Parts: sequence; structure tokens; C-alpha cells
Amino acid sequence: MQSIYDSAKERYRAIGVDTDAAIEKLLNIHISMHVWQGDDVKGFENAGALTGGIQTTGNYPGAARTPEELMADLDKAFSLIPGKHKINVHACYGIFPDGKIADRDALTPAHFAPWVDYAKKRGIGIDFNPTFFSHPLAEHGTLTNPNEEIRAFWIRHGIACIRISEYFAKETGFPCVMNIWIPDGMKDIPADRLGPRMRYMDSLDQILGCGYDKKLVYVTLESKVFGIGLESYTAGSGEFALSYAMTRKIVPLMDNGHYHPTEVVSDKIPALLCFNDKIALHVTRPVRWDSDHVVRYDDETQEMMKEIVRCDALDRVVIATDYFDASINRIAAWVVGMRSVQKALLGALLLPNKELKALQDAGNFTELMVRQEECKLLPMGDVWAEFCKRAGTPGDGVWFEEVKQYEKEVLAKR
Ligand code: RNT
Ligand code: ZN
Repeated sequence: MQSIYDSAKERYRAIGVDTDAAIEKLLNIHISMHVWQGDDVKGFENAGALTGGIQTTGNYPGAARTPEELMADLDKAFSLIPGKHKINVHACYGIFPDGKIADRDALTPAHFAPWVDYAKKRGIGIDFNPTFFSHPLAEHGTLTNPNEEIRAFWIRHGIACIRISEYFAKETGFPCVMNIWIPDGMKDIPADRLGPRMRYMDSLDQILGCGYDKKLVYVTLESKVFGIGLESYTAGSGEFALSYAMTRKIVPLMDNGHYHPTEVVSDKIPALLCFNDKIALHVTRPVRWDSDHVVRYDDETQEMMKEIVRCDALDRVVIATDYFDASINRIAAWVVGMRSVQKALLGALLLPNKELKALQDAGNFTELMVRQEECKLLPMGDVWAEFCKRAGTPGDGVWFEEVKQYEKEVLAKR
């Protein structure tokens, strides 16, 4: 008897799509999974409240409190996510076994050695982020700060992070993507919009001027429209960040929570690909604002992944997740988000993209619409199940049992 997968394979073959090739491709797409979903962006510095205009809400039990707990939780999540991925670490996740916390400008590779051990043992890479928030000196701005001493502190932090990124790349053998995002901005109407941006530009120039190996470290710059308590002005706006990245030949990063609600990153991906060899993404889910809800298999996630695939840009777009929900089981949050990105990628790989483009170019818009609609009800779920099987990962309907078990045995005891 024909298996469910074989019958799905035939349906796809009828429209010219090779499901085995799609599965194979998906198995080789590595997504950078953010560690900060596991502990609500707290880190290991005992820094107190999360600042910088971002917010986690909820107090679901079981958040990781130590590096050991966070790493164990990451392992649990990775065991339920098909394929091999990378971890994305923030500078506030330095590890201080003697309890002596190094300030942000004094962080060294040694403070991240346990992360390297973790990654090496699992054969994965590490991406990195300087942390320009949740710190007493970040209260009135970091890289834009008019106080030169404070600004210099944050420049030193940026350079320290480049050194740590180089260390990650050398040790793991995978290039390290280092993303710069600062929250700097104003709650109310500024008297000077140019000054902070000029200082931001100069600070970034100083950080990048430290000298680093561009083959080991890809510096990305993330833009934003506004943050909580910073509603009127953001120094690192879309225009600022994109212009900076392009003139300095670093990589622009788009977080799909960082635009006006009717703007879509899916449309921006091909626009930026015209001019940039590489671009980077933070995949998140904004609900009315940059709320950082768990990524789902929704329209915009599908549309973004379609653009990456049909622009033939899987090796040019760096995909990372970025969200933090403290109101639900955090392992499930990781797994749902990562699997949703993968489902969206699979959906994109299972489209007859060449044929659909040809219909567009021929001006055959009626048939284009018909075919696009028909593709929606093809048996992608059966291909997804086969993908999970080939990856050796529990399929839908099975993996959540393991999360429940882990919650009972591990998380509930924290
Ligand atoms: C904030 C940005 C930024 C952070 C992380 C923690 O709005 O999206 O990427 O979420 O650095
Ligand atoms: Zn982001």
C-alpha cells in the first residue's frame, strides 16, 4: 500500500515539485535560536529589571535561573526541533563562576568559555549581541549618549563584544553574526534629532574601527521604530540603520516587529537583496506593536520565508528568532517558534516557484491567482511529518508530551 508520504509526493510531483529535494534543503537550513526566551531576557548579571523599551509579560513557572538550567532547557528544546541550528547569546549571559561580575566594558572571551564548550560539544555555532540595556549606564542612552564618558563605556562594550565574537568563530569554526541594537530614543518630542544620530554614527565607526576579521564576524545593525517609554524618537530608525549598514558595508538586520503595523518585512527582503550581498532577520510576531509574541505559522512568516526561497537567497539571508513570552511554557515557546519558521520555509520550498513566476511574467494573472490558491491546500502536513521523521525528531502531536514531562520532572521543581 502507498504510504501517506508517497501519495503527498505524487500530488506535488504533479505540479512539478520534488518533495524529497525540499526536505533535504530544509534539513540544511540553520536558524539562530535566541537563548533569551528561556529566562525572560534576564541574563546572569543579576541586573534587575529589563529595560530598553522591551518587555516580557507573564510569570509562568520554570524560567531558567542559572547557566546550567538554561543550557539544559536549550537541549530539551533542540531535541524537539528538527535539524541543526545555532545559539544566539546576549552579552548579559556572561558566566562568572566566582560570582565576580565583570562590567559590560570588561567582558572577555573567558566569561563565555562555557558557551563555547556547550556549542563545541553539540557541533553548532554561536551568534552574539552586545547588550545595550538593563544597565544603570543605559538609562539616558548608550551609543548616542551626550555624556562622553558614558558613550565611551558603551563603545568599549561594543569592542569587547567583537573580540568575544571572534573567539566564538575561531573556537566553533562557524562565523559569528554579531548584531548591534540600541534602544536609545526619547519618550517625548526631541529638541535635537540629529545630534544623537551623529553620535551613534561616530560610536559605531569607533567600534567597527577596532579591526576585526570580516570572515569570522558578520556585524549586523538592527533598526527600530519605537520602544516602550521611547515613543517619540528612536535614533536607530530604519533610514539611519540601513544607510549606516550600506555605507559601512556591514549587514542590515530587519526585525519584523520594528515597523509600522501595515509595513511588511516580506516586501523589504527583495528590496534589500537588490543592493546587499547579505541581509539578516529577527523573526518575531508583533501583535499590534513590537510585542515579541511567539512566532507562529502565520501569513507574514510564510510570506517572508517565501521571499527568501524564491529570491534564491537561502545563503544570503541570516535567519534568527527573537521573541520572549513569559506567560507560557518557555520550552514550548522555543519549539513552536522554531518549528513555525521551518514550516514556513517548507511551504516556500514546496511551491512551484518557477512556474508561478512565469505566469506573472506572461501577464497571466488569472491563472496565477488560481494556482496560488490551489497550492494552499496541498498536503504539506504529510511532507512536514516526513521531514520530522527524517530529522529524527518527534512529529506534531507527539513532541508536546515530552515538554509536559520535562515540566513535571524539571521545571516545576525550580
Ligand atoms: C528589541 C530588539 C532586540 C532585542 C534583543 C533582546 O526590540 O528586537 O533584537 O529583542 O536584542
Ligand atoms: Zn530584534
